[in-house]
Amino acid sequence: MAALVGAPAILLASCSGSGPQTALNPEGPIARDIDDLWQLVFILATIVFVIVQIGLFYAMFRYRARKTDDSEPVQVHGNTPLEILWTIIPVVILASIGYPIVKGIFDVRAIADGPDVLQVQVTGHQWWWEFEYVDLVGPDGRTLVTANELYIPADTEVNLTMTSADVIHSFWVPVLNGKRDVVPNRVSNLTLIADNPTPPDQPHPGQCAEYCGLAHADMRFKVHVRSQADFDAWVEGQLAPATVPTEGAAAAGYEAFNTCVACHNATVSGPDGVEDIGPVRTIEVDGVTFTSSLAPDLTHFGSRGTFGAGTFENDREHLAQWLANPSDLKPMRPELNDIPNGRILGMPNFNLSDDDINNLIALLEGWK
Ligand code: HEC
Ligand SMILES: [Cu+2]
Repeated sequence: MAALVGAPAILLASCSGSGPQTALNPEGPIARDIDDLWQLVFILATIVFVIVQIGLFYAMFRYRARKTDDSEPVQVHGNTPLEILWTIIPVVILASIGYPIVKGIFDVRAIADGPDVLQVQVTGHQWWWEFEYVDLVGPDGRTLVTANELYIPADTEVNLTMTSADVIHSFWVPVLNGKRDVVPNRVSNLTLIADNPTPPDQPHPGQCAEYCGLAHADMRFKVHVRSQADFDAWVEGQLAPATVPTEGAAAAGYEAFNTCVACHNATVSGPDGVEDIGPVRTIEVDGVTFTSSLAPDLTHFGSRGTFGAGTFENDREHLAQWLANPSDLKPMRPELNDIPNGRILGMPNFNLSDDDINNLIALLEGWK
């Protein structure tokens, strides 16, 4: 009964058209190589399965016990040619799968290197992602730091150098490459290459793929692929500081933002010139210095399509809900935050008034 109900259910599930986090629609050469291997193994496995099942059912039917015949079947012991054959055939099959797979593993692990490679450092946090474009530095000396939305140029090798600020995470963009663990006190690398620019509202989805606590399922991110020219324009915008608003709701929001800079940084250009108004923390792992903040950089928050680690639409409604009580929207453990020691398990509820919430939204949405 269970099989009768379960099997069609699984079969029908495969008809679902929407599977954004699928590795079966590769959008870049590395993911395509992985998919080709999968196709090869799938086809060979299907052929073996069909042949074995035909043989099995033929033998079951042809040599079944019949009521009219109760004599013992002929007893045989061993058949050397047959045994040699069914040893050789699997060896050939395994070798033809094994060679390309082992080669594929080495190819996928190769670290992209060279002048044309875009270098991005990634820090995994419970439960969000921090991206630093180490070679992209603005006129004020600000390195491009952003959170949860990774922008990359199309048709370009991107080398991710990754570590974690807390527990083990895993970085996964199913349409671009396999998973790679992101481990505290260790550095790991992953290469991304994307074929084509993505429409602005349809970035490639990414996901933490290693269980990392309460909000693991909501530790997502987006990968926006752009033409080189659009990417350069994005970089220029991101490297500019945000402006300190001087009037209206946004100015009042900037006052309220005082509380926020205990954790969040923003690089602003105000009366005192360009400055970071929040903490900018770094950690050193294996000789690599990673920007490893307490909370997402908000300098260009208004330019992001999503927030809460790629989980919610960045619109007024969701933002108001977030500011009213972040853990209502995304379950976190802010009661365990330990700021001096750099361990943050979520954004606390500050019991903000409706006015503060509206003003903060005006501020953040203005920081494009
Ligand atoms: C105790 C540290 C802390 C303070 C103080 C804090 N936040 Fe946060 N905030 C966080 C953390 C951690 C996250 C990431 C949560 C996640 O997605 O897992 C976050 C996320 C956010 C995000 C979403 C960012 C993104 O791109 O995903 C916004 C917006 C935000 N905070 C606004 C504020 C505002 C406004 C204030 C001040 C009222 C504030 N925060 C104060 C810790 C803090
Ligand atoms: Cu994680």
